[in-house]
Amino acid sequence: MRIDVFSIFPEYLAALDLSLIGKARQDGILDVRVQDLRTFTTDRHRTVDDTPYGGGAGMVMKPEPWAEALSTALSGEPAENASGRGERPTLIVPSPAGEVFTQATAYELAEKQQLVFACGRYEGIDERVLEWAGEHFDVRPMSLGDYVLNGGEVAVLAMVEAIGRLVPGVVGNPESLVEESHSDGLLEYPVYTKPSQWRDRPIPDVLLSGNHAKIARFRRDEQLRRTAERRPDLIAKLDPALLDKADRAA
Ligand code: 6GU
Repeated sequence: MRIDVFSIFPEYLAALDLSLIGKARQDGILDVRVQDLRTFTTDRHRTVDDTPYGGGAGMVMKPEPWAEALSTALSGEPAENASGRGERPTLIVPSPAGEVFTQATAYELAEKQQLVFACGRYEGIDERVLEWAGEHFDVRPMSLGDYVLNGGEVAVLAMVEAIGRLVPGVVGNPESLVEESHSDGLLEYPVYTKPSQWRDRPIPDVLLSGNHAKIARFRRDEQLRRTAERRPDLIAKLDPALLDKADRAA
């Protein structure tokens, strides 16, 4: 998968060199290209923003550097860019005004050939950039949730990690993707390791029983209990077909 990221703070994205995503880049599974938006300015001051038409607080990102930058994501070897394969690259624009990014979004985007992230700062990017980009990209304004960050960079770190780990080969043991929070619409069950007694706290007895059916039932009940307590909104959205008889009793 090719991932292009444009930002006026490319240093924020240095974390993409670390851990599983960094390893996947080294292994050539993820082709991540971070570029400084200011590279695409032409004036002496490398200006990327200006005052908003109609007035109001803050600054707006100018369209010209964005068009130059995004155009570079459309080029490269046909094997490297999605448009060369007949698929439009997906342009993700991090914004608190976007559609909410969920695990389902991560699964959907993990199937794409090329993702492009346009990190806005200030009050956002001139809307005409998104209109123009719609001619070349599948444009997706995306929000992490209902709170405000200063810019898209931290959101891109979160989204690239959530998407990248679903790309085959990035996570060494694909089994670890199966039993995790949100994969079945429920929060994950609690986990324990050695020692079995720690500061007068034993682990739940059932985990030492060797009875795998009982352990599975215990974990499922804990998932349901946790989800009901912490995220009642998720319980309301559960597919009834995915609940068994014991689930309904719990
Ligand atoms: Cl994706 N961007 C910004 N700037 N703020 C956010 C966000 C994204 N998601 C939540 N808040």
